[in-house]
Amino acid sequence: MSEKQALKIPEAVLDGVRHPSNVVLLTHVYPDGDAIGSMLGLAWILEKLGKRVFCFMEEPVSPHYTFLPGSEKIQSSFDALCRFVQKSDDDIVTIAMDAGDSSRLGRYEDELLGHSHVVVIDHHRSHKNYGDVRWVDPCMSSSGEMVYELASVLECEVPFEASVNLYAAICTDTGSFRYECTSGRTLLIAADLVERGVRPEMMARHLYDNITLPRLNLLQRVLGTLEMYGEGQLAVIHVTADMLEETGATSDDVEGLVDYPRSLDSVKTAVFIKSIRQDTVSVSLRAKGDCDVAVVAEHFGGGGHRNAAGFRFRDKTLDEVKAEVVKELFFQLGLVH
Ligand SMILES: [Mn+2]
Repeated sequence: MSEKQALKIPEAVLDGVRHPSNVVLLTHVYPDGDAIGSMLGLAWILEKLGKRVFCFMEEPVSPHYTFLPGSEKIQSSFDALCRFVQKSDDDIVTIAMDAGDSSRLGRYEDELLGHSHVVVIDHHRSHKNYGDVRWVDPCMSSSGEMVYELASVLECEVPFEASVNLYAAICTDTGSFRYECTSGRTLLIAADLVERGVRPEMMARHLYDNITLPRLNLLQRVLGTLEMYGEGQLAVIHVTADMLEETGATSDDVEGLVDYPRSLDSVKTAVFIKSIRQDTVSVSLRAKGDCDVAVVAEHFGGGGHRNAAGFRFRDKTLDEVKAEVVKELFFQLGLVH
């Protein structure tokens, strides 16, 4: 579609993707719809070009995303990945997608980055450079959108299966085309994917209207923890391992709950504190308008986007984390007491 976008993709990235016959695709741990969708979307596009593709994730795909075409392609065996690399005879590239820093690649980070030439595609504002060549554009709504642009510059066909994955990626990272990162171009791309056969209603059903009763019960418990600060500008909710156990919900069911406090009219920033893994308390921040929560996440050693960011603490209690995060948000965002 647009010629302008073509200029933004570094030539070294295009070359890195174009030439090798074997490709390893990586994404970040705790993958969301953009991570999995952009990975599978690119896999289908590259396979159409006759390349052999190995999609690696250290954890199996969450049942929430198994509707995505090709989700069964994703492998969690590091040994199988090593065999694929050995067989490729140096005719290989590794493409890391949607991971804002190399530690987000998980426990095999060093090995994964050492296997071959590494191309990085990412849109996190807090991106910390890694790999050999990279295309990082924080103006892009999603890695899914970047894969679409890459395919159009390389003049690759985007098959139906890739279209479904890229639509899911874009839809997830834009909060269903609601967040600030949604551009006219984003919508044109989504329209083109729909022209290729994606059905928005079906996608919404898979992505949003398919929750289980344990998740609904968990939502009820989590909303019961709501605390408001700064004359309604700051909303905080939390979840504990006990709540998961009592409702029968899984850690996947926690995803997206932060959107509820974010949707309150007075709220500028919503905080979701998760104490569901031993020794780790993780925090998701969501903001509206001018609030830049990536700055706050970076302060705590994490990262993300202007309006969506996260970080984690080790060896701190939920209450300690809550006090520290609320204090920092008051400071950084100039909220009124
Ligand atoms: Mn993303």
